[in-house]
Amino acid sequence: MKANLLPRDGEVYLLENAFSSSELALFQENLAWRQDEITLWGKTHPVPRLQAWYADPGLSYTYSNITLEPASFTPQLLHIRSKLNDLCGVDFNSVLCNLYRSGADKNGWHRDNESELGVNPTIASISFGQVRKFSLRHRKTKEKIDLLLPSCSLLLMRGSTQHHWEHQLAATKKQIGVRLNLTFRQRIVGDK
Ligand SMILES: O=C(O)CCC(=O)C(=O)O
Ligand SMILES: [Mn+2]
Repeated sequence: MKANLLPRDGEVYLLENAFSSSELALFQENLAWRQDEITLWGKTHPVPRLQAWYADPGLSYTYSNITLEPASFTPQLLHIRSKLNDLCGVDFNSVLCNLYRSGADKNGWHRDNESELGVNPTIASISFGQVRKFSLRHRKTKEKIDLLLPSCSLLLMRGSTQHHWEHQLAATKKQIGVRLNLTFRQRIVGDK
């Protein structure tokens, strides 16, 4: 993999053309997309994107008060997972899929730091379709890194990244197309 994109406190790598467009265009229509809601400060809002959650049997996932019951991996997702496991040397057992329908869809500043992911999780994030800006921000120094995530790319976050850096996918006013994102994670088995 190429050079670490973070100056300190973690590791982020971007591998362009890790996948082929035929691999990912395939299943966009087949995933079990859901429009979830999120409650913040007592107000309920629709999550500004569609989500789908796939995992090995028995793994549920709670994220900002939403509990997602996983579907079983589809054959296409299994294919991608096995390529990814070889590439990263990690046995990913779950994937959170995000569908950004337009520039209004987004994912606000957060860390992937749920306890079920363990202390220093490796997150493998695959992009298909519309190129979008992904940003990382250091919690103490406020250093900001903007990356463009091209279609078929793999963004890998690992080491202590989730302790020190937040990330987001900002909205844009531009008229743009759909983006499909798959974030593969390794859930600690037995932790509900
Ligand atoms: O869409 C992306 O690139 C980011 C997704 C993300 O951060 C997440 O699902 O936790
Ligand atoms: Mn995230």
